[in-house]
Amino acid sequence: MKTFHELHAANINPEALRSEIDTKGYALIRNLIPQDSIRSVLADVTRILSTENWLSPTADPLQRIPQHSVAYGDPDPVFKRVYQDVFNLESFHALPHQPALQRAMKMIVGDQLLIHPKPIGRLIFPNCEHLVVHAHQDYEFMGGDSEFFTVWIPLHNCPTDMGALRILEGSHRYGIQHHQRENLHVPEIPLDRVAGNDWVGGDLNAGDVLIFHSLTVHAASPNISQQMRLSLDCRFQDARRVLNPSNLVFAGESGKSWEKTYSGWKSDTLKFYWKNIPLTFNPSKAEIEHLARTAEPPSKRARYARMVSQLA
Ligand SMILES: O=C(O)CCC(=O)C(=O)O
Repeated sequence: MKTFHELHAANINPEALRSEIDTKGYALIRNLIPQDSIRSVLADVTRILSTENWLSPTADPLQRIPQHSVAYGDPDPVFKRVYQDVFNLESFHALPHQPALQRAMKMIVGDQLLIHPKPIGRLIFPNCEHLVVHAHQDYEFMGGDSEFFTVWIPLHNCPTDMGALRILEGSHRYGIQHHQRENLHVPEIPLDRVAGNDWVGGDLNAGDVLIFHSLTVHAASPNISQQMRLSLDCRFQDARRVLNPSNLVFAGESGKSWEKTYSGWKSDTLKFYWKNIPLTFNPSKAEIEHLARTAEPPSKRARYARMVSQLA
C-alpha cells in the first residue's frame, strides 16, 4: 500500500488544503489537534469501557487492552448500550468543535461552516474480522449535498495494524459508486468493481486528522494488534448547501434523544447549536410530513413521524 501524503498543521493554507483534496480526495494533517483535547476524550471513553469490564483490570485503561474473551460490535445490544454512554459524553461532542479543526475546515468549506451534530465513535476490538468496515463512500449513508467532508480522528497513536483508515486515492472523481449489500451486512463497494487510483494508508497519530470528500472511497484496516482502536469521525459542510435532516435527529426506534444526550452536560454552549443556523433540508420538512402519512410499510411512516416531531 502506498503511504499517505501528509501536510503539517503549521503549514496549512486554503489553497494547499483544497488542492490536496481536489487531486487526491483526502488531506492528512499532522499534529492539528492539541494532545490534551484528544487525551481528555480518550480518558472519558476508556473510563466507560473500563467500568463496563471491557478492558483488562491489570493494565492502564488508556492502553485499551481488552478483557480476555470480550469483543462486542454493532448490532449487539451490549455494544449499543455502551456506545450510547460514549455518544452522550460532552467531550465527545466538543472534539469536532475544537478551534484548530474548525479553522482547517473553514479553509476547505468557507466561513459558513456547519458541523454535523452526530459524530460517530468507533470502538474496535482487535482480531474481529467481521467488525471491519469495508470500502464505501460516506455519501451513500449521509445523503444531502455530496460536497461534505468527513474528518477521521484517532484518539491515540494508531498504526496501520491497529485498524487505521485507508483511502482509495482519486476515487472521489468517479461519482457515486455502486454499493452492494451482502446478506444483512452494511452496504459496501465490491473491491473488484471499485474505481480509483492506489490505496493509501499509514500510521495515524493522536493529534492528526484525516479529511476526505464524501465521494472518496475508504475502508478500515483490520485491527491485528492486541489493543482496541478508538476513533471518532464527524462531518462538515457549507451550511448553505442542502442537508439530509436525518443527520440531525434520531429517527430509529432506540428512544435516543438530544435531551437524554445532554442530560449530564456541564455547559449549554453546544446544545442544539444547529437550530440557530438557517438550513435547507432535502428531503424538505413538507416532504417528510407527507411521507409520515403515506410511506409504506407502517414502520417507515413511524420513522418519518419521529423525524417530524424532532424537527419541529
Ligand atoms: O473507523 C472506521 O472503522 C470506519 C470509519 C468510516 O468509515 C468513516 O469515517 O466514514
